[in-house]
Amino acid sequence: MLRLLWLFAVLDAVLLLDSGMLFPRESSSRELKELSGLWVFRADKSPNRNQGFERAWYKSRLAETGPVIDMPVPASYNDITQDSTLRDFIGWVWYEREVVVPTRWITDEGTRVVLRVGSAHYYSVVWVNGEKVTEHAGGHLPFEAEIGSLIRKDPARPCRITIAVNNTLTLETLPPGSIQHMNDPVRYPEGYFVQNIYFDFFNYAGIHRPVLLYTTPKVYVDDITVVTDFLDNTGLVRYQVSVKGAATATLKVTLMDKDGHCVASSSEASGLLKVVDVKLWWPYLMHKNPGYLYSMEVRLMAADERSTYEDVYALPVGIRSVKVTNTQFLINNKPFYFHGVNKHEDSDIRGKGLDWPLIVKDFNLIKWLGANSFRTSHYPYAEEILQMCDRHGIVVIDECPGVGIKDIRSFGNASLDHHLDVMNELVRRDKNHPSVVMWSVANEPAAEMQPAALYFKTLITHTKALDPTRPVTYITDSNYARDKGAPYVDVVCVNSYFSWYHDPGHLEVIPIQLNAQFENWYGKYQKPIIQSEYGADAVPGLHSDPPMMFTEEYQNAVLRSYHDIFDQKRKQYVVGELIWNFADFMTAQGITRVVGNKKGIFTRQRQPKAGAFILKERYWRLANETGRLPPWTKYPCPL
Ligand code: BDP
Repeated sequence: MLRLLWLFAVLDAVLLLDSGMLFPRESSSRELKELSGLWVFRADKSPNRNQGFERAWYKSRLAETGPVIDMPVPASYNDITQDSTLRDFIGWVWYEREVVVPTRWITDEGTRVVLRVGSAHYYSVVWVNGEKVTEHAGGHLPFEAEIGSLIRKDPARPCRITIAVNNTLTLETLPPGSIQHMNDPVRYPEGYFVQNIYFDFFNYAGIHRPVLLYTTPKVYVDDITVVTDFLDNTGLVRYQVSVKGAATATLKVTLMDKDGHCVASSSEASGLLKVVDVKLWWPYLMHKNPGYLYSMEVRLMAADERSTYEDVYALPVGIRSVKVTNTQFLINNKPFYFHGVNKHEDSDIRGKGLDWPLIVKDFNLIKWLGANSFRTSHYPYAEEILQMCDRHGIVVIDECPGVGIKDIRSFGNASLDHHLDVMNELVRRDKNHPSVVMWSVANEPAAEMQPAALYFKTLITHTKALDPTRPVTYITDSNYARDKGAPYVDVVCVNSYFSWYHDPGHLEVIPIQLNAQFENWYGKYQKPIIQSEYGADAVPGLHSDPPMMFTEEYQNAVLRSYHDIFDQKRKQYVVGELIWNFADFMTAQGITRVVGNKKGIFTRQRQPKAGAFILKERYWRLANETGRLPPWTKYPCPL
């Protein structure tokens, strides 16, 4: 009974945004038109980067106001041409695409037409046929605008979509950054400026995820929230549907199993569905059928004086629970040990652009490795990736772009307000993914600074109010005694690079320093700990014995030494280990980076370094030891 009350209370958590952000899906009532492919493009290289606005480039076709080039969407624009000024460009870039919209979408006044951008980095302004329809702050998260009435104004002409995107970061954006003008004419050319960033990945920019048009009826399912648990053999799915466009509507909610059989149904906008003989959602390597998904079909019917409306939306639902004790991370009441990776959305040519071959390759590598989890370091990944995690049972720590908060001015009210907004948008987008088991609100902020205490107290309390069903953390590298935000996290996540950034070349310090790290954090907070990053750069093909920094042997030695301590502490309170990093990735140019960060166990082209084989052997062994499988289902490590 208590559990049921708790499930109800959870749904009362209010999302502070005025509409939902359901992933666009086709159904009998909804159509999609993908706008991936070639767009027209121009970077505004005028000295103040503002010519596009001064001359209203959105008012006519972009080709009429100056030279344009082809630009693929989705993709970062930085590595597409041979022009280094475009690779390193800071300011507004302009994208344009003309679309022929199906006549029915225009003539049927009962159809809503929505323009959706999966993500664009960092600040975007969108016009349709020269009229502004929306703007959005922040990369990594979707935004949309209803454009039906606009395109109906002039149905004969194609619909011209113009998107201006600006990658300038300030001390109040997430991630923060700052522009520095160098005014010394003896040392710098006129107008020279740089963007300082406090994070270690290339600030790729552009339209990174698909842009599309989709339709819904005028009365439609705006949002669905699902919270799950189970009691013995019965799955509990508490849900809430929000409808827009009419005061009343009739609903039919049907939960179906994988074979399409109805297992529970209701006609209420919110309620509890009970699933007899439930098939729980299990992580990869924890069950022989991981990632089991039901489908919740919401069917809406409504009428007004002019017409009747029917909307259908099907949401995948995984039934599972997540809990944290002071020594364990529990999924479905069973101890879960994270043996996984940290990733980046990063690859040759497309930068941070969504790329299906890359996504599928990465999932194949994750499964080959025997990894059961990853952290979306250091920003929310594409929804398409989270859907893969749901289906394959890969557990996710979902991180917001709060990376590089190092300047005291980034702890002010404007920064905090934006950070709260970003958490609202992130939870709204990802709340229904069973794979997401924890929110991370930041990576390595300057948590020793005085304002960090109130900042993280507010941020974490807010996130827990948005979603009381998942633990909340941030990733720290600070000294346990000086970390101001740690009292508020549910799980301590620590990054450390012993024998690399500290005592470089001295592998012998790892056992003593890592042991002290764990004892200190646990001693102070009595919370489960995840080693959220550890690793060493290895230039593929560079060898030395005895090991030296930057060789594959040194990376191996660091991994092995960390693993020895993990094996002692995981019997106590360490609940996970995530290697930094899954693959090499691009960074800003600098004296410590040789064409990017080389801490990958795979190269940027996804070929294994020696370290990948060490991890693979370990992860399959851990799966057999910690995955709670009956002995006869032990996994052989794949070749
Ligand atoms: C960690 C950061 C990560 C860096 C890594 C490194 O969280 O973003 O890439 O260091 O320096 O502290 O390789």
